[in-house]
Amino acid sequence: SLSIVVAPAQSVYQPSAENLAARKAFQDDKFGLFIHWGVYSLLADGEWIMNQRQIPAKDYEKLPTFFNPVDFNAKEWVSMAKNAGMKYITITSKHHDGFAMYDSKVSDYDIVDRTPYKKDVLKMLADECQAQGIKLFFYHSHLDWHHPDYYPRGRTGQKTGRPESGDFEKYLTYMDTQLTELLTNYGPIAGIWFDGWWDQSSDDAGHVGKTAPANKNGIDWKLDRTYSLIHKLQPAALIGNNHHVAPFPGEDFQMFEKDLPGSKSTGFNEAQTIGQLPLETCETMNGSWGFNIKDNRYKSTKDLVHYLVKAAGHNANFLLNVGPMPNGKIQPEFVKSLAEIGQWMQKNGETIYGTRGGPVEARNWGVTTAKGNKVYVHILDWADRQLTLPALPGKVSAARLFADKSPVKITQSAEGVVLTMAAPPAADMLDTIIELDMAPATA
Ligand code: JFZ
Repeated sequence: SLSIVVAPAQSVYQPSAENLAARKAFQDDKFGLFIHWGVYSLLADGEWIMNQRQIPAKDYEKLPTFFNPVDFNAKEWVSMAKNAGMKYITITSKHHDGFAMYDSKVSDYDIVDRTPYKKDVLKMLADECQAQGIKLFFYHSHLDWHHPDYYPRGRTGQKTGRPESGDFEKYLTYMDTQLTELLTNYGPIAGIWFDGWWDQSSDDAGHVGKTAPANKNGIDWKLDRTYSLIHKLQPAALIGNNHHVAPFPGEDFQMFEKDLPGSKSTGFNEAQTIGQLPLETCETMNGSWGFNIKDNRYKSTKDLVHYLVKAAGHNANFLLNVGPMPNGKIQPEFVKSLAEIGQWMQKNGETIYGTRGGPVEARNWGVTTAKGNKVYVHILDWADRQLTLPALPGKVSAARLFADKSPVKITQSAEGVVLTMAAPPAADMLDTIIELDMAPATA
């Protein structure tokens, strides 16, 4: 008998030329501002409060009626990010609570229709980013604790008083329509940062290179459909998804939440291995994403600069989060720290922007970054004059301290490169950087 073998309908994602160029520019940018802001900010206990306190949707809906961020000033936020040395902003267009922080036409559950403020903060921010030349990404939650058609419920948000029925396909259409609005009405968007897929994830085993199939509830996120819609609307927009598993086809960068790629330090990213895509890691300035009034666990400027430098050494961007207050201001502790990081970046940004992870893998003492014929040795924690690197892929022709260009002695052998500084790194230096000139490879 005759049998016809039909190839699976899965089409392999081919990023466009614009998309590939945007990926490279994204990697060059290295540092971005993450903003978690929504009506949850009013309760000052993080962005998960609706779920944590099991607030029914109809009660949670009271929050927008007094969300009135009269002190919001897009110019201030964008200037703050720029002065910190950041090249992009990623802001919550919709978090898990389902409330849209922009003027959505497919729902009135948004800032323009439900708050006394009535203004589209994303539009103001998008215009200001455009004016000041900084890129804008939207964080958009797959998971939705408010929409009735987000059914069957996932792992979270079951007890928020919604009907025990719904049409998931309708929900997906709603989400895709909101994404269409975001990619149509706000100018060029640098990308979409998805989160909440994990609420309805399927068994991911072996998904590498394929989109995950429907889970046991019959939930299929139809990522391919959403991703191709985005790429069709704005080919240069980069898609990332905080799903903590290997990238799915259609994604353009890979995220490591609260973790340097490959370090698996938080228990979040155990299933993640580093793929071929640009990398990003995100972290909080205290311990919270959304505004949290009692979270005083501020990371020091030194810790944050170290994280940024280590991210660069791990070939990743660093997306550093603030949770603005309900009045639209960013708390002074964050503003101060960002200004200090900015001062550091002003002097040392050359060793971060446009670099890729350097030839020496991360060490206890620090990391390396590389750009053109330069290798930057970032010494973060080391008390001696001498530091030995393993053998490098080329010959070092000169070495100097980046800060004052004073020479550093080099002794090279097949074993490695010994760097000898005039004095050990000063205790108050955030990062002692040695700049290596690599000799051009000889034929
Ligand atoms: C997610 C959000 O839930 C959180 O509110 C915040 O926006 C952060 C940046 O991202 O955090 C996650 C994401 C994934 C898991 C847990 C928390 N997960 O897979 O278990």
